[in-house]
Amino acid sequence: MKRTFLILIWLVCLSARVLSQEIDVTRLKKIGPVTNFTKTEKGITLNCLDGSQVQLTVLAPDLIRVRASFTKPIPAKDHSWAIAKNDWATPAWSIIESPDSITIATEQLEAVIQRSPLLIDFRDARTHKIINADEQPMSYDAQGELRKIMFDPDAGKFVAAAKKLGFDEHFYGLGEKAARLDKRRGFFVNWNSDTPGYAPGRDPIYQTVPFYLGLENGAAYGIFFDNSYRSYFDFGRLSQERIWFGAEGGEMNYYFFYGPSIKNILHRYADLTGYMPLPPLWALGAQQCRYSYYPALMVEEVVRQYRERDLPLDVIYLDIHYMNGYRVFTFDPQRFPNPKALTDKLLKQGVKTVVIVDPGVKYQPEGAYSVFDQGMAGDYFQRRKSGQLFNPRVWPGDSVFVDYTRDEARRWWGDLHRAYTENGIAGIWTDMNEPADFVDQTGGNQRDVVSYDEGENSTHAKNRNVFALLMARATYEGLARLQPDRRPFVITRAAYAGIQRYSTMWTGDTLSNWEALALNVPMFTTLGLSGEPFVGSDVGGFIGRADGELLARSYQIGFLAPFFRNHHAIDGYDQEPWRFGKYYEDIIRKYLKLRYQLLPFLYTTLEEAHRTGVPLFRPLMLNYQDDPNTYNLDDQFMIGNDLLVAPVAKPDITSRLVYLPKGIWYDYWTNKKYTGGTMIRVDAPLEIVPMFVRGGTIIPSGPEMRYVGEKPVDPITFAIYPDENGLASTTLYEDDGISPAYQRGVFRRTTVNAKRVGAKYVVSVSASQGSYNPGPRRFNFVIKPSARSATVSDMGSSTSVEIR
Ligand code: MIG
Repeated sequence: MKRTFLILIWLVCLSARVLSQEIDVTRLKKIGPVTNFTKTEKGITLNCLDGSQVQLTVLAPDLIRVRASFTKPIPAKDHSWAIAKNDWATPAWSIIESPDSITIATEQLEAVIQRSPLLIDFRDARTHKIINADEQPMSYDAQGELRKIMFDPDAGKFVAAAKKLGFDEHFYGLGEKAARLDKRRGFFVNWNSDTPGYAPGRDPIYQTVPFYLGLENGAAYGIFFDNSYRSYFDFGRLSQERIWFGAEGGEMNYYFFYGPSIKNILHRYADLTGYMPLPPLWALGAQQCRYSYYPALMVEEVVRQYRERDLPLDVIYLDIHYMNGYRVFTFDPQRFPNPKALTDKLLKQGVKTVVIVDPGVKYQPEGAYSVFDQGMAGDYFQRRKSGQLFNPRVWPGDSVFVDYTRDEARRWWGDLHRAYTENGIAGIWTDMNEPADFVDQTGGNQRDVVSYDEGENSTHAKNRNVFALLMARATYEGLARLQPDRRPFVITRAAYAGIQRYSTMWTGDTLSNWEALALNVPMFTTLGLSGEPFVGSDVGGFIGRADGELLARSYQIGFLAPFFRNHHAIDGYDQEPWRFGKYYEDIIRKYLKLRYQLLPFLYTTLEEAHRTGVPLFRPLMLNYQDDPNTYNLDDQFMIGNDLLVAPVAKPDITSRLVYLPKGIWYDYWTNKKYTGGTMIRVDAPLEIVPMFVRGGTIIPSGPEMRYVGEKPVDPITFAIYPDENGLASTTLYEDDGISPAYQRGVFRRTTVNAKRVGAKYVVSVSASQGSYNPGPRRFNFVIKPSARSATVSDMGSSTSVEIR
């Protein structure tokens, strides 16, 4: 098994070298000048001298789409798996023509199109200041100069757009990248790849989210280059003047978002590519995994240890060895003779069971494996161009993959999950969906695989990067059909933009070392800035050997990550919370328990992410966009607007520097008050992760629990942290945590305001909103740092109390 890993790593390194070849976009053929244009209700179409067409569509006052087709008209077919919303109500916009240019303008955003050469500037409609400008006309590889670097030169022509690089411009986003927060001077490739043990800088890795943010002088814009071919983003590594993005085929097709606030952009991006639905509340609970726990007795033993040691736990995982000979949708009859009895038994202890599902279906033509038989009968499996069945080699040996671009195939695959739901399985973990193939991890063996793709019968070059998105969609929709009164829980490794509609994600096969741990913060925050709010990493790392210190520090980041799961590889060393002795176990227990106490706060920020697209796990720059000190600060993070965390991702540390932005801050542990706008040094012995609460907020928390739903959330404690004027407020969000009823208003929002009046505080609770009734319970208000408090019953009606 170790050998397999080494071979895999070697194979992928080889491919990375090829991909990192430099591409000179100045040598590509530029689109021709504008000869004339036509206007429609939604925008304009430019006709170019070389027969090319460019279309600008106004979708919203802050969102304009640009589509270009080189030397031919824009095709009638317009489809993307990433897009959730097509029916935009066109806002008011106008058009101004001059001899040199054509300008289209909304209330907020202007696109100024210079006719010759064809260059597009985006400007603020009020100030007419340039936000982003073409550095050269959009271009394409007319001569086939880039054929040698392309995955499949016959699948399309390289297309590119180049923009001027601002002197002090910073770049963010691009999904899952093993890189720092600010992507300026970086060069990135998107090609979903199985990259076990990836180190910082390794690129590409599992996911493709071709969406980035630019920020200069405090104002931000976003560009979503919706093209699923292998794509490239150069944020100024190859030139000091230019950034560019391009892809090995498909259309030049991008959406331009104007902020100026990043939060607005993320909101719009979620309008376009979809909002994350709320997962079940238990998905925020602590999770334990291992490659692999078996037989059933071993699974029970791990759960027993958790309970005996008073360590909270909500979810346990079955990795690939639960299957009968790696056949998806089956259980090994010896290892798991009675899966329903097992899941029932675990559920009685509050623990839900999640299983892994790989895309590789065992190739078993001789019969006796109904999944294979049904897939053949329905013709759901991928084929090569020749018509021959495509046989990747994955865990079951010779296998087949489903063509998830086919609606019937997705439906069939989703329905297959009945084999799990009827056995009490609570969620699905989709892995290997790049899709990995041991024959060639770069996708070479899949080059001539054809996907139905809405009748286009298109290439692997086009479809690889959306494979995982569509598999996750099939899984999510299947679970939603099978259990309509439960929120689906799906986890994925690979992805394309839009994945947030269907799945949570984790950052794959990390190393169990400090460098990998330090990557957690920039990776989670970057994913959050890319429209993926529900993210996490294997706590303790996946490959290698953790020790107690690394594991404890890893928990100190993980306990605030949305997806919170300890997981480790097959040949590695155990790293359950108790494996390094009592000293470390006690520290880990403290953070596990704190996680559960903070669930009301975490769930409130998760709901904000669901509703607005603004992630819960944030870089400071998202909350302090005007503060340049935060622009590449990636060893600190925030949860929502209110909790600032400065974790330690190095060994032997007992103190660290922390940057506090402007305002009042309170040390979470000591309540010591600080005035921000400066760096401070704070103690950070192994027991402590430095945390600070923003003055002006109120943090809701609940009682200790061993699992979600163990007991009523009673009392809810509101910890009040006054600002310089003695004010603080918050709005708590709650619902039943399990059903989709929240989408119909079955939730409760409770707003709490506190203000200092002379020597006392007045705390008032507004009448709650929404129809969810949590039952009788108390609210406990505590003024920090004085610790003076008062308790009232929550009646859902407005009430106020004085604290002296
Ligand atoms: O490379 O299913 O990233 O979490 O434990 C092995 C076995 C395939 C890779 C996943 C990892 C999982 C493992 N899988």
